[in-house]
Amino acid sequence: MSLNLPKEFVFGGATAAYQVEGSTKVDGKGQVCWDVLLEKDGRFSPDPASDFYNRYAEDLQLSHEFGVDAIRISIAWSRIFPDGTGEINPKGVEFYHHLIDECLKQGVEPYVTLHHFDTPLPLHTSGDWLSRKTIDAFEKYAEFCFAEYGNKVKKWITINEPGSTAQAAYIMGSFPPSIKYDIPKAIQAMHNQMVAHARVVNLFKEKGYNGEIGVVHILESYYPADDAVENVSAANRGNVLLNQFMLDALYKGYYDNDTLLVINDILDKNDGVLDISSEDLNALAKAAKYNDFLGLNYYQSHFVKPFEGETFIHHNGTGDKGTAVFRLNGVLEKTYNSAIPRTDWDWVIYPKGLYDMLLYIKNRYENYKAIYVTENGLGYKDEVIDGKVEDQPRIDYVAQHLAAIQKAIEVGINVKGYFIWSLQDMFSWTNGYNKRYGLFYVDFETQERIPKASASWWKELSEVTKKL
Ligand code: BGP
Repeated sequence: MSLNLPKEFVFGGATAAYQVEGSTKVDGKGQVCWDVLLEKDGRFSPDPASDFYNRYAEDLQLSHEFGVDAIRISIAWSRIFPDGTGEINPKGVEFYHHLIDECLKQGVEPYVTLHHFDTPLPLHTSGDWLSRKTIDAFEKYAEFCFAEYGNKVKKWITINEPGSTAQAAYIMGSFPPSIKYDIPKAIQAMHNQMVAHARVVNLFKEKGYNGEIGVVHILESYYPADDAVENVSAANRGNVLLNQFMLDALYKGYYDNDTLLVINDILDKNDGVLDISSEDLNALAKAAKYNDFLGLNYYQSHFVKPFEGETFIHHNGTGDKGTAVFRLNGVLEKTYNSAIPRTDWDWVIYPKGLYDMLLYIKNRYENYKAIYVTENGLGYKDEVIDGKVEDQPRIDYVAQHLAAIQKAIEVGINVKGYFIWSLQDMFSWTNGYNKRYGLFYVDFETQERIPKASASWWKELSEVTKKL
């Protein structure tokens, strides 16, 4: 497959603070929602993860060497404000100065996310994104970061994946606070995060901070399991609930009628009411014109049919292929087609879904400006054999998704870059350490890094693209 991406296309690598840094109990860091859940479950520890807190210089050196032009890092809110609000922790502030300085030194541009799943514990306990207190606190924390790091950071991301946290926290129960099957809470959490995003974007623009700002959404395509009319409408429900609802908030600044039709129907069936204030709508409307870019995370698509009955979800967090079940009363059921490949964690590999999603965004949201694919990659049980990691399936996966992006660029969609998930192997929230995604293998015992075959392939592609 020959790739022919634009010369200025950004080849990035993605990380998230809680998944790479480790050192969760040092230098004054406050607790986060995940600390409590992981300790209670006793399945995995977030320490030392990839020990990025101490080894970031090595990872950035490797990034430089292997043609990684940019890195997604996130700031752990609880390193800066251990309680989420109030007192500032100078050691946390200093750590991110050092990390950002090292990125700049290695010529690896930092794209900095302010919230990547790790709400400080006191704010989580008082309701997390369901509480307006979290929105107020997030605004203050964001402003602190803009003022502190704004002369070095030019790309800001407010929140990572409002939809997946809401879904995992309140529907699947796999993220803290582990609530199951409460769809109205999930919808409220999505709305509140979009309001938080909007308020921070408005602040960023109105106070004249330099640089660009956006949000990262996971956007997966929903297809009918077959052409039956009821399956088409189930696919529409999935798309509206998990994509369109938040994209309307982002780019239209209000929820359109076709969106509300589906959302209200789902709320009715689940005895839910959405709390939307006029201040929320004002913030959304104002921010809609300010978003500089959309970060799009894409891993898989879904083939669905309607489901009416007892909700049941089994999250495959073990890599035992064929164990995932997703049946949501009044919304949909996910089906699997043996002709379409999927990973050991039952993630359906479908690059066309990325192209279709990009096209849908361009057609529905004409004011979108620019898109970066901010996460895409293959979770795989990599093995070291004779000191090498031959991860051809990952190379194939990434090449196919880059080809889908290239096709989108050819039809005029402004996709400016691609961040592989992930830069190095790291801790996976609900899967632990055997689901590896990195360009660089991490031996979690010794913390040794081994560039995989995909890293060499990536280097060549990144270098050739720049010479075109
Ligand atoms: C995205 C998250 C990442 C990462 C990735 C892979 O939704 O933004 O933080 O974890 O998914 O997911 P997983 O680790 O569950 O395989």
